[in-house]
Amino acid sequence: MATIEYVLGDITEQEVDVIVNAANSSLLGGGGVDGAIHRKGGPEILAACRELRAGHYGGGLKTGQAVATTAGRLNARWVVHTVGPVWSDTEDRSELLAACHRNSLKVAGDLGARSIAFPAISTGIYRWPVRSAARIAREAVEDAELDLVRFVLFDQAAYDAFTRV
Ligand code: AR6
Repeated sequence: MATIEYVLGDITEQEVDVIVNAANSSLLGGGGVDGAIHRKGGPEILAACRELRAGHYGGGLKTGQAVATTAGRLNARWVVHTVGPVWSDTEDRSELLAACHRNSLKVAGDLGARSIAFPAISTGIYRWPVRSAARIAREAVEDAELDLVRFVLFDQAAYDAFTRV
């Protein structure tokens, strides 16, 4: 069973095997945590993403799926990119948010990673309410087979939501 930790801070500062990126289906960068990871990790990450798009992921990465690249200059071995669902008032997309976590853990495990850091996927630009996201994320990592699962929360409200689950 993995140790589950909560940290208030910047995910790009973490020293773990895998840093998870809340990407979009293009895999070619964006704002929020995605922008921060590419800025700090350097151009190697984008180059690896472009290679994925030129190969198996010509149509992009589907919501809920996950794929690994180099972590570039980050203090990690890999970045695992996953695409969270956009919040919807009319449709329950919880399964897709859970799938992001489970598929990221699967990719990390297959690589031989022992530690992973997740941001609060979908809770920024994709507008998922943070308390709901915290509950879904926590449940999805419950049976993780790594040593360490760390949630890195960027603001106090997210930190409070995750630690209160
Ligand atoms: N470290 C940790 N958490 C962060 C950081 C950071 N450096 N920066 C932001 N957050 P978001 P999404 C938090 O918008 O909602 C991008 O354009 C942020 O406060 O990054 O899944 C992608 O390309 C929030 O709690 O991701 C997609 O188009 C959480 O990370 C889209 O945004 C997620 O916010 C994905 O939207």
